[in-house]
Amino acid sequence: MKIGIVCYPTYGGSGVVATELGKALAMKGHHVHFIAYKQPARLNQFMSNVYFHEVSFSNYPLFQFPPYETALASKLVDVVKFQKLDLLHVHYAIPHASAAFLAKQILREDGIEIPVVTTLHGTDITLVGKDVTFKPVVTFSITNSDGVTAVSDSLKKDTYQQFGIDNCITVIPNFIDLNIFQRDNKDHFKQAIAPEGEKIIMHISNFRKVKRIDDVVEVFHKIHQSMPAKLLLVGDGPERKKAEQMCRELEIYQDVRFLGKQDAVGELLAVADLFLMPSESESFGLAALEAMACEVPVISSNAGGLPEININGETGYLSEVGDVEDMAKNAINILQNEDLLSSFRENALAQANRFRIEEILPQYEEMYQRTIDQVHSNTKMTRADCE
Ligand code: GMT
Repeated sequence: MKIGIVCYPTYGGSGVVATELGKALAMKGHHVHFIAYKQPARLNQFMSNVYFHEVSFSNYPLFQFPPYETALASKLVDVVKFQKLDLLHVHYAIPHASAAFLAKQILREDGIEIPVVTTLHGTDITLVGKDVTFKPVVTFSITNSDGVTAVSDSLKKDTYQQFGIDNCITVIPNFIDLNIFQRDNKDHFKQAIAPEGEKIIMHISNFRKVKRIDDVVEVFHKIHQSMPAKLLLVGDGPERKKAEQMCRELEIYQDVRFLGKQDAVGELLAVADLFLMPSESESFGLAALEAMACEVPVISSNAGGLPEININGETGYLSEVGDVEDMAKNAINILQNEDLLSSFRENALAQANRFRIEEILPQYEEMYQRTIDQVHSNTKMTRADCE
């Protein structure tokens, strides 16, 4: 198949999922064309059947806001036509689904019927999408996608609740490559971070408000009061400054390392004892799955899709959003008991195994084929067909 993948090229979850999906599809022999405003961060090796098309646009002085969506739609028309794509798969509704709709209409004028699959990732629905500024366009572009997927049952439910749509939404969860994310022996690194054998707690995110970084710091503070521990914070974003300030005020700064944006997160996770994800809302929580693949138990909130991956009392613990007391109590419970910690580690790996890429990739291939068949037979599944 010749597949066009539209995504954000950044380190964030949706861009990572889109890029890893495209690479895996290419490994299976598909021809994959990435279309984005910059080379995706994880697209860092040459593959003969992977192509990158950059969306560039003019900075004409009249444009106070450069019309990215228009430039993207034009690029899609160009790539679909000249590369003879079979399908477009757009990740994140805004503005990718609406740009794909526009491209679809333009191509139709030329007698080309391009099937469009939209994958909803989370904030495009739960935070940004329901904003009145975007809602009519998001509703319209989901309705007019030929196929729609969501990364968790929870996100599917939220989408039906917040948008008056009648599409069939297929849940295809995020996935993990267990060859990349695994608990390697990284004793030298562990020794450098925690020379006295301190427990290593880790958090990875884009440091946006929704991630509740202050809860991460508070939970760590409580753990730190009961045992020697270090906190590794990976990623960067608007809440970082506040977190640094909190660490100074709580006098734990010497045991907290801000590592910034990192590519090799698997290697970092390989030394962690516990992963914290206290998010306000989280459609899936890919970073938590990455932690589990590296045998790291997860202390998380019970928001969104997190209970679908973090099994309370088995792979970690779930608490109400904001209940830092409960999160700290659960964290200390696991960290103080080596037998418990190792059984949680085993369970975490077993759970990650259920989301391995080999299981999930065929679900996307099947979705693509079904969507192409429906477009060509002029049929469409509705909400009632897939509930
Ligand atoms: O977590 C973020 O804020 C980034 C965001 C994104 O769109 O890149 O992540 C969302 O998509 C990921 C991949 O499907 C999910 O694993 C994350 O849970 C989801 N984030 C939220 O729902 C907050």
